[in-house]
Amino acid sequence: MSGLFITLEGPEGAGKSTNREYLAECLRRQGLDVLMTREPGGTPLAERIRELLLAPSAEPMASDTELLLVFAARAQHLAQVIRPALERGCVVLCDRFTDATYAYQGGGRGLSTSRIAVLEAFVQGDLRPDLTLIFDLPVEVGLARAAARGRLDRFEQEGQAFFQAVRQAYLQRAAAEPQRYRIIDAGQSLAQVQLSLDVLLPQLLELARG
Ligand code: Z5A
Repeated sequence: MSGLFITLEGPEGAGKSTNREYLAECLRRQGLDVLMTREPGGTPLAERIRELLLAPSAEPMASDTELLLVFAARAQHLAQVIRPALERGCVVLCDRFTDATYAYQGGGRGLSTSRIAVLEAFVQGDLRPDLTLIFDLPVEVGLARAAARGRLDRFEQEGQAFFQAVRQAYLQRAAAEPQRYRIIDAGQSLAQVQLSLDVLLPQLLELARG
């Protein structure tokens, strides 16, 4: 595939969506064809699965159900949006992908990483992001940002320990494969975060232009 697959990851309120827009704008100014998308979601059907995943519900969702729904949405997203865009040569900027599964269902819910890896191979084959930006920040800061927006979704209702485990899982993955990940200090002001992205831009352009 000739495109470039970049994913944005991090705990709640890390600024992924805000900075995805900023990065897309920077890359478009350089003449690149950029597609912005997100997970869970990114197609009408996958967005319906997202609603199931995020809506608080009286019936507790089993962790395996959550895992399978995440990958069901991903299979649809890959088939309808991500693979075709990469085949057209686009830069795909995706807000969360399988690193979020390792962080939330693995770190947060405690599911085994080997089980996640089996589904990853089944759904994705050998497709992996070319680069993953982890927007890292203290859990309390991210939760405060999320709370300021109002009603909390099913994940945001989890406690601090869950989000600490999520954050640690992200950092462990980045440490294990440093060539694929860049960690951005998302606890800084938005202007400072965007300066860090400006510094990364030449590297992204080089990757995008092969
Ligand atoms: N999930 C999962 O469990 N497994 C999976 O495999 C996948 C996902 C793919 C939905 O994701 C949920 O799905 C997610 C994990 C689970 N858990 N939750 N909740 P999501 O990405 O849609 O949800 P989110 O992480 O909660 O998104 P978010 O809170 O919108 O975070 P964000 O996109 O990183 O932040 P933002 O919207 O850009 O910014 C949040 C607020 O902070 C906003 O008011 C900004 O203006 C403000 N902000 C941003 N940056 C700054 C700085 N630097 N300073 C001050 N204020 C800032």
